[in-house]
Amino acid sequence: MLKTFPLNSRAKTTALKQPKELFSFARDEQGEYVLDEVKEKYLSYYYFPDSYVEKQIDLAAGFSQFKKIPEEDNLGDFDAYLRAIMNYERQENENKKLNVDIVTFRGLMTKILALPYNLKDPIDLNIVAFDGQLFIKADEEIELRRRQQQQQSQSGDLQQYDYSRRCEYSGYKFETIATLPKPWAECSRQMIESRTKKQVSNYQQYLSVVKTGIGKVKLLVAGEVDCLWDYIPEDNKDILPHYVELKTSRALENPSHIVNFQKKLFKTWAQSFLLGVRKIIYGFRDDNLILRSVEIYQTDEIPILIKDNPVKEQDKHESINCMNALKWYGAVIEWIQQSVPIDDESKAYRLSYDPGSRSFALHELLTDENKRLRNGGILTQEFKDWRNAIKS
Ligand code: 0WD
Ligand code: CA
Repeated sequence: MLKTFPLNSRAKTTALKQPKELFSFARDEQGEYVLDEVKEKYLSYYYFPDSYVEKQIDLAAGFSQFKKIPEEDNLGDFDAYLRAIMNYERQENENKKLNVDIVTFRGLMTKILALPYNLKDPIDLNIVAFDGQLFIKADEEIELRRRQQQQQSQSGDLQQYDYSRRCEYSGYKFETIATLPKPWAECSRQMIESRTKKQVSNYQQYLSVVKTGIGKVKLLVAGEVDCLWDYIPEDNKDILPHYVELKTSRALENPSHIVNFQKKLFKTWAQSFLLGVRKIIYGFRDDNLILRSVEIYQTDEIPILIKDNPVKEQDKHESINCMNALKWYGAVIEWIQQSVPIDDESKAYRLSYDPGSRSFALHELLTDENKRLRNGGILTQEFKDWRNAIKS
């Protein structure tokens, strides 16, 4: 079976459900996953007074001490995600399975949502149906190979390679200097002021798991959240409005910077929108990776910002429109739901976008591949046993 989906497909309406966080989990400094007291222990707090910009903070400082998780351990861990789902179903959902149609990571949906304006970026996702739900995960082998190739292609120009590694580092460095592990009032002055010297690591990660929907399809998406704007609300009140996405970008000094930034802002909008994160904070750095300014954006004002400021690349196609991307995303999700038989556990599928041929397609995988995905590749024995045990 091969089904292609035209790139100009758009849903007529995009009925969106308000995202709601169901639970959260985290990865700790050792790379182990944690399910308990996650918010108290792993959520950090934004704290960066405007005046700190004057300190001319070097976002490349400490680069050689970067504690970076190996790529192969950072591919979006379905094992841990499924364990967190089981934990929720057992402890908070009365041993009932979650009422969703699709289970996936936010980053993967970002790629689909942003595709209309990122036609050069390939997508390769695997899909299996199990227990009346679809589980969607990046193909690890392809993803890893792609990241290695990207690194290799850059490594020809050592100077450029080194610079792009430093830029990557600067993003994590910005997170380190702009957040606190506890609320401000519980932090010592020393703790606040020594942040510029703190070792930077990308092991620790807080993940929010949110139920959302588009059209008739209900999705469960797990995504990384960088920090809180203010505090954890009491009495189980909606925490999503308190979350912040942190980013870094080149300070805007000429029209080409602005064009690039708009593309980044669009992707960041897609990423934040999908999880229901309402605030985005950008740290702008110069070519020497010195932090020059910090800007706060409301996620829901970005579509208007982009629409009202349509800086176009010369000779380039249409300008970015967030609502147009949303209609594409709605159409794709509906198409996946209609095309993958939900009750057939003998098959698995690959959803792929090939920039060369510009084709977006779904095809059936071979039997061996299906076996692999159902036995550890996506689904785990533990999760299958759990779901079979609670079947009514
Ligand atoms: O394609 C994906 N969804 C990937 C997921 C690619 C690589 C990693 N992951 C992992 C994440 O590390 C996390 O454990 O999956 C989990 C869930 O992530 P998500 O929220 O679905 O992923 P996404 O929205 O793509 O990225 C969130 C963060 C990034 O923050 P920024 O501000 O850069 O968008 O996950 C990290 C990064 O901190 N991240 C990566 N770190 C290193 N290399 C990468 C990468 N290729 N991709 C995402
Ligand atoms: Ca971020």
